[in-house]
Amino acid sequence: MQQLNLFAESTPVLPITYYPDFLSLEQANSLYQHCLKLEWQQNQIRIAGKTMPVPRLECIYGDAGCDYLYSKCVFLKPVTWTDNLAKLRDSITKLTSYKFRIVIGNQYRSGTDSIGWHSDNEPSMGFNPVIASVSLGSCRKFQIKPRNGKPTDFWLEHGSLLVMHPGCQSTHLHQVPKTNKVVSTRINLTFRPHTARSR
Ligand SMILES: O=C(O)CCC(=O)C(=O)O
Repeated sequence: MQQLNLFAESTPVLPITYYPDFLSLEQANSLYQHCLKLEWQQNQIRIAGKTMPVPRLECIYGDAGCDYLYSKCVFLKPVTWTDNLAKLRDSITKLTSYKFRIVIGNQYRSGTDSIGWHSDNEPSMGFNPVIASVSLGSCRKFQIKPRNGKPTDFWLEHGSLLVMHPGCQSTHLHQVPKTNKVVSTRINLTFRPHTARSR
């Protein structure tokens, strides 16, 4: 499988690996159709004292008890894995040897849906979590930068996998910015560890 290892060979050095053809076109198309039917929610977020809709739809699937709170105000309670999501989780584990207990979905309905600069460092994922991110549907720009550095741009393709390695969330920030281009739906699935005790 084609793999772009961005630890050492390119400049700037980035703690990520990109697999552009992780899924075949057929697999990616069928997974996209499955994901459109997931339990998407419009959550609300509180920023600078104001409550507003999160600028994308979200869903969460995973092991029982692996609840997830981010930005101190958005609480996500996992729905049991679907067979397709569990299969996808297992194939990422087979490729990377990393284990995952939840997957958070983001649905970007148009170019105005986005996620701003952030790192995923919620304590519920434990120390230096690995995050494995599968992209489906429209191609959107993904930017990553050292906390005080310049961004590098990627275009995350339909069926691709991006792995953010341990330490990435402490040293780097990432975002999917808004775009004025006409883009249709993109779905992103981020597989994450969780520290909840197994039941
Ligand atoms: O949509 C993406 O590619 C990134 C999603 C993301 O940054 C997140 O869920 O924390």
